[in-house]
Amino acid sequence: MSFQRDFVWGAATAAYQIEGAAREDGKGLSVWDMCSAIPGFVKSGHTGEIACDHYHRYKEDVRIMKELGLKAYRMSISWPRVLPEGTGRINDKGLEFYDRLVDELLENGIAPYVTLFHWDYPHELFKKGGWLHPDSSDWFAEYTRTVAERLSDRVKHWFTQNEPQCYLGLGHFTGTHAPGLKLGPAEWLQAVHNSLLAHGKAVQALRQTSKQPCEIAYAPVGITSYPVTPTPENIEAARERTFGITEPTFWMNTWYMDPVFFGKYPEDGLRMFEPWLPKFQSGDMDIIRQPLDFLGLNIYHGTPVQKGADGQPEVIGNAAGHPETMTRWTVTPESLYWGPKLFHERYGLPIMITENGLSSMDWVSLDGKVHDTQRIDFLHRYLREYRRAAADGVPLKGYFCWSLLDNFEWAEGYHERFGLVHVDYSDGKRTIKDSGYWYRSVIESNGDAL
Ligand code: GBH
Repeated sequence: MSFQRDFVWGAATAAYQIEGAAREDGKGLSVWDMCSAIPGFVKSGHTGEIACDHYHRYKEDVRIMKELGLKAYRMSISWPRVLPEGTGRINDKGLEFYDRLVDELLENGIAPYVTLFHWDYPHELFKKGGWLHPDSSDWFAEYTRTVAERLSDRVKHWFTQNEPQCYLGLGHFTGTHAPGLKLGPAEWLQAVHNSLLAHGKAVQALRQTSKQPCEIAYAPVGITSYPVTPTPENIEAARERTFGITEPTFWMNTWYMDPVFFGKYPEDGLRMFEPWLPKFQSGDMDIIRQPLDFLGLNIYHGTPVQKGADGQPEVIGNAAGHPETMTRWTVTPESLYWGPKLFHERYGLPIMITENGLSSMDWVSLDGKVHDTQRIDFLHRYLREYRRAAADGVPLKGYFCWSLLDNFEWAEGYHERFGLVHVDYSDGKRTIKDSGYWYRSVIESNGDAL
């Protein structure tokens, strides 16, 4: 038993990480444009000013996707490129770019999966209070409507937000990502609540505006604990740790997903955050809980756990000696079996892996190729585990590799290379890596070749 026949094989990117053209054709600035200009915010002073120059090279990039045999492409839209002030005035040139890109994809038989928000928040809205502003969810709904009016005759698959845990936790709590805020817990939880409302209103806006039936999903980080050995006790421990809030941290699943799927915050979280709970109106949860078509999950690694002597989940640490990637995430392919299985069990929806991949130091060899054997090894091992979940009956809709291209890795600048395609930042030259050709053969066999 393998992946379903219509399994969606793709690769993912995000606007700020690849587009460049940060000040072109009327684009407004985003919080990432502002923060990357602050000395020390991004390693080596790198910015997304030019990035992969995808804004000008999108045709070449679509040609590469076609060569890789991709069935789908997960891309994001830059909010301030469409609405330079975040709300109000529409920048038609910005919408024209996405028009051309979507057309180019469709002409090449590649389905666009569009993420509305992948972290590049309009700076003008940030100045008004950003995600803390009571109108912030309405601003997002307005932006969503604007995009849907223009693209929904051709785009059928949407994600509201990418990884709220990151842009809210890293962006508004630790301050290591844009907009660089270090809020206290009460304000931070208020921003989270507003972003959940924004998700709900965006789903409503899409359903109302879309010119054809469409599929809508959410793409949070799937923070996965898995059983170190699959005994019933350890599986229970993995489930408890994946869906429990036992310490005050922003690396949580249920606070971001239970409202979306169940219409309520989890009880343990409500106890944990009791002194700082957000203000909300009675109807909020009904807005947040909108029917979705599947659950997108970004999973790069997991944490092995067992049932401890006290009955509580116990983290094993890295006793197994898993290798670590450049980003210091352990190589734990089991996360792609257990993550989809556990999240499907809790939320009941089909699962789509919206990001998974490896960063490494890749270079163009003397033979003109990029021999990234470690990425092939990584993807191979993860995809086999993912296929095992399919064989066990977990409904899996697809898989998007992060990333199509080497790109701007946020606070790490260009030091991390996640691409199936190498980018030479001095001249923009693209070179398909060995992993790209390998992935093509996986797609051709619908995963049977793994
Ligand atoms: C994604 O972030 C981003 O969506 C993407 O833009 C980025 O380029 C890409 O991945 C590569 O970094 O299990 O508690 O230790 C991924 C960030 C990394 C967030 C792992 C959660 C582990 C939390 N994720 N992290 S925990």
